[in-house]
Amino acid sequence: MVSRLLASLFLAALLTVSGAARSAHAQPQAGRADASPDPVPVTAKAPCSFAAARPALPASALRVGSTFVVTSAADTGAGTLRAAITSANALAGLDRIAFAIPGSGVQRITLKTVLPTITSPVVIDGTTQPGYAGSPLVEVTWGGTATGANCFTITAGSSVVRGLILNGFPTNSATTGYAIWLDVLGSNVVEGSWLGLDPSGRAARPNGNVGITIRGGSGFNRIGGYTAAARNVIAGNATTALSITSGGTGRNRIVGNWFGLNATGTAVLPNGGNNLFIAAPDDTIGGTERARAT
Ligand SMILES: [Ca+2]
Repeated sequence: MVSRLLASLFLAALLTVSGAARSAHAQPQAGRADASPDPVPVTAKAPCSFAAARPALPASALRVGSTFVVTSAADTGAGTLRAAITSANALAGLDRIAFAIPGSGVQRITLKTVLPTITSPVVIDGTTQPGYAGSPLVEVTWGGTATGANCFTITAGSSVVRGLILNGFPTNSATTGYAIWLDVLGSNVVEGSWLGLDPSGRAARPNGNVGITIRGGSGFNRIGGYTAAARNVIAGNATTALSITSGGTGRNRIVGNWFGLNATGTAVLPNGGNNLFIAAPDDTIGGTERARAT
């Protein structure tokens, strides 16, 4: 009798320990009263691969940190565009690059080596150059020994290129000869700039490949805008004016630009290839829709 009672107590204790152990190993799940293990193995789902589905905030929605002023048209050294980009990259958050290069008329910056990739959001605003009255007064061109180079490579997203002339960048591969290369993150703005033209706006000074390329997951960019001041002129380049590649990019707005015309809109100044090459979804060409803040 005693032995049977002891055996019953031992069995009850064993079941209790077993139940506690099972509960400890069960994965708590929100909204489930039953904490027992799920008999169906749960396999983690791959995250959404459409990189542009959650856009970065546009620069207009961010607070500007520091302003770096370009006071020299030299390639390197204090006060140069290169130094400004380096400084802006080194600070977290959005910064601004303004221009105050001495002299009247168009000021030319001749690069000898490629600029640093823009890895922190920045507003590069050529309209701040003294004397600006609607036509760009700062020209950035190539004068290095390398036979392939791009001007701006922007991976930071949330950046603005405004009011500049970008020309003369040579190509020796499929990835060189671009004035502006937007990659990785999006919500950038390119406006009020001339790509592939000389400072008169009437003749070509070609980039060896493409004016602007959007790629690598960068989406929600605005190229051009809704006012004459925001118009880009992309003409005279060797191949394509604007290329939006496949690979997750999309939802860009291309509005108010002139492709293949001179800057006064009075004559054809053709790009060597397509004006537009688009291989990404949901891009808007033209129109007046302003739903997004960029
Ligand atoms: Ca920064």
